[in-house]
Amino acid sequence: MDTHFNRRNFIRKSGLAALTAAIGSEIVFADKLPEGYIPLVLDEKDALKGKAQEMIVLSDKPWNVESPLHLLDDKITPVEKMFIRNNGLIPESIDPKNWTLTIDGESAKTTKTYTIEDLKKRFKHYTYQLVLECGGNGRAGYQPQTSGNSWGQGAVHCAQWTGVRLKDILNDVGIKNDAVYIGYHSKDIHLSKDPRKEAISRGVPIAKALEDETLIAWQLNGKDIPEFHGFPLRLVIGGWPASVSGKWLSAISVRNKIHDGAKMDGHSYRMPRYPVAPGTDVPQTDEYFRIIESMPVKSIITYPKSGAILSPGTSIPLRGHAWAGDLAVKKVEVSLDFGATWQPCKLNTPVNRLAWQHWDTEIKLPTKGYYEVWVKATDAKGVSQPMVIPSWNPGGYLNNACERIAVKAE
Ligand SMILES: Nc1nc2c(c(=O)[nH]1)N[C@H]1C(S)=C(S)[C@@H](COP(=O)(O)O)O[C@H]1N2
Ligand SMILES: [Mo]
Repeated sequence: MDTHFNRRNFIRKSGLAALTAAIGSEIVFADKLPEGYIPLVLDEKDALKGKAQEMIVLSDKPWNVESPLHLLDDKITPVEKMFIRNNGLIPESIDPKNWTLTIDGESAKTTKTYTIEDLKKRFKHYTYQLVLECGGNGRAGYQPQTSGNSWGQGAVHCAQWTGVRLKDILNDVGIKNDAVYIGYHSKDIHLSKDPRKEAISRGVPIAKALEDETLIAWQLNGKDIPEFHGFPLRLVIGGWPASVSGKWLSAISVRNKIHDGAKMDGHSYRMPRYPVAPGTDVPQTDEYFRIIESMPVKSIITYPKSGAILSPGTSIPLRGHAWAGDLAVKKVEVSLDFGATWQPCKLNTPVNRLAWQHWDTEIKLPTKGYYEVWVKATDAKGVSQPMVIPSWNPGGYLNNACERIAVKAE
């Protein structure tokens, strides 16, 4: 993707031929196009370029694109199969040479600004595989439906990120004793296009910010981070709602209070402090809501694909991944009889903390007929996934119910 080139301005200034070339096909009613009108497909850059064909588009303004679970079969998620969740519009022209990261805030001892070259030269590089799961992954399962993207279970990826540790940078700047939180600031554009508004500006408590695996990254799977995933610089924090991993990162503020940026309040990425009945209108105050921290234990089946036709009586390989926020997963089991009995699976240890763990097993479908395969993971503290949809909440977060696939034996 050409990042220096501003497609919209170019098209605004060129004629119909350029427009047709950019779209890649004839505009049938071109003579009816109002002057200066930008066709929708060009209005935002195309998020589906470089993505697998089966990716599911939930919305295109902003872009929200989900991965069907069978696409997540790779151990390290390739870019083409990574979900996209944008709250605003991606920055229009990005120049990595002039891109800077500023560390500031009440609890920073000084304010410092680094170019990407500075970061690369001055700090040690680290590479980690990290699970980023949208807090709203699984939202489609809640009844009544809540506001927000209606994600199935595919708003999760575990890719390999390379960069420097945030703690090394914060150490270079110096943080005061009263530091309790960090908040990120990014260069994406609020949907209203009001430059005073931020699309999203979230953060984490200082202890999470200082973990070894919290990175300021410029590489994803060994290459520059693609535009849609935060080029040229991104905060990456595994195990927590992926909304804390700020894309197009330009600043980190060290705060002496809980960060109060966009989407830190209301029911955004927050859960009711007390369980509520489905559909309850919970007052959107701190008294009633707490910020989501570590994500709950979860697992997916990535092979076979739901809907597969298999042979009865033969061994069928089954596999997927499991993760548990800040914790490790200690057990994965599958059931063929709607949870009546469970068979244990082979479970790998994570390649590093906060990476997902691969599991696999073999099953035999005893006769021809319809089956469901359910998978259930248990975290290091002994907490398992629920078999039914967990507590409804106004934001539709944290649905970690057991994943199920339907298969037929014929
Ligand atoms: N600047 C910025 N960072 C962002 C977002 C955003 O809209 N703007 N979306 C967040 C949310 S809600 C999620 S789930 C993840 C999605 O990361 P991905 O698009 O790389 O999969 O990015 C997070 N970081
Ligand atoms: Mo998200």
